[in-house]
Amino acid sequence: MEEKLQELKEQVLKDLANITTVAALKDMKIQYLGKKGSLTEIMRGMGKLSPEERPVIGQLVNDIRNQLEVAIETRSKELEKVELAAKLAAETVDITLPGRKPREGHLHPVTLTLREMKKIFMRMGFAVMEGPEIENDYFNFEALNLPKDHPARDMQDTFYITEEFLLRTQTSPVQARTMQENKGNSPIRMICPGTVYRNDYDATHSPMFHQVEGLVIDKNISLADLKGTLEVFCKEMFGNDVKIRLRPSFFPFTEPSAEVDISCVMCGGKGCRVCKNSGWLEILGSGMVHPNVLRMSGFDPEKVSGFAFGMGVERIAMLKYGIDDLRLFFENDLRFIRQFK
Ligand code: 2U9
Repeated sequence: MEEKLQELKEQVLKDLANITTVAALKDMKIQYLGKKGSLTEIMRGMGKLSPEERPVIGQLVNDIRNQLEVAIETRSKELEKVELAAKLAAETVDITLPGRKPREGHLHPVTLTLREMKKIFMRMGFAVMEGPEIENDYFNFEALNLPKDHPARDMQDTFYITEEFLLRTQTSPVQARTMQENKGNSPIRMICPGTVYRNDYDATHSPMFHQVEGLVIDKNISLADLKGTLEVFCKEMFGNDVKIRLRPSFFPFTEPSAEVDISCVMCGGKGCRVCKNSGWLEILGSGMVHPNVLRMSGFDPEKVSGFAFGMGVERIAMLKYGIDDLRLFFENDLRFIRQFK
């Protein structure tokens, strides 16, 4: 038995010298010193020993177990050191390498255009107002001279949430709200930029798009004020050479109404594919605020008058940058978007 124990000790010490990983060392410890290990196996034979031999061998077993545990622990520490050194060497970071630069973002062309439009109107003294995108029927339609049976309220164009609430189809309700908050006090000189929604989708229409609408109310406001203001805007936006013209039109909330064209920014008015050889591009709608609209929001059409206008931000951006499909703005193809840095 004593011999077996000495053999085991030598075997363990020999194995220890050859072992190279902490994990293998753990397995080895279990194999020799574990509950079902070699040492336990040898100790099973102790039953056969004489009462005199038993304490001597017992002492020897304990001594050998202690010696082996110390030897294993020492080897384990050594291996841990070696493994740590190898890990540190493998994971070395070369701090002299140049860093990875995060790709720089930039504003979306629609935002850039919207900001430019706002700036131009702010320089002319317009206040910038905002309002809810979920509107009620009254402010989106009724207060703008669009009664319940009006054809311009076509169910197919409006996203209804309930019978009462809808996604605003224009930013005009912001003007109606501002007029009512002002309780008939002029002057009002405001623009309301924002997102609007219509059930429409093709190369020139998107179900979500942006508008800038404007409203001026004061004593003695005339069509000349409307034309002068919009001419300044168009020249600032598209360049001083641009000409404007007004064509009679119809909107329920303005009377008279006019559509505003600018001389074609692509060909300078000579006629090209973009302006369909007419030399002109339609860019916005406008008119003198309808007396019904003034009255409904607490203004006296006998005492004050006003003009209003509305335009699509995407359309302005398309003309400014020569883009022929509005859907490009919302597809998020970075090859397109990155051109507007
Ligand atoms: C109030 C009174 C009148 C706003 C106006 C237009 C003409 C117009 C469209 C152009 C293209 C919107 O982006 S578009 O689809 N708008 O033609 N908008 S006058 O008139 C108002 C607004 C508020 C109280």
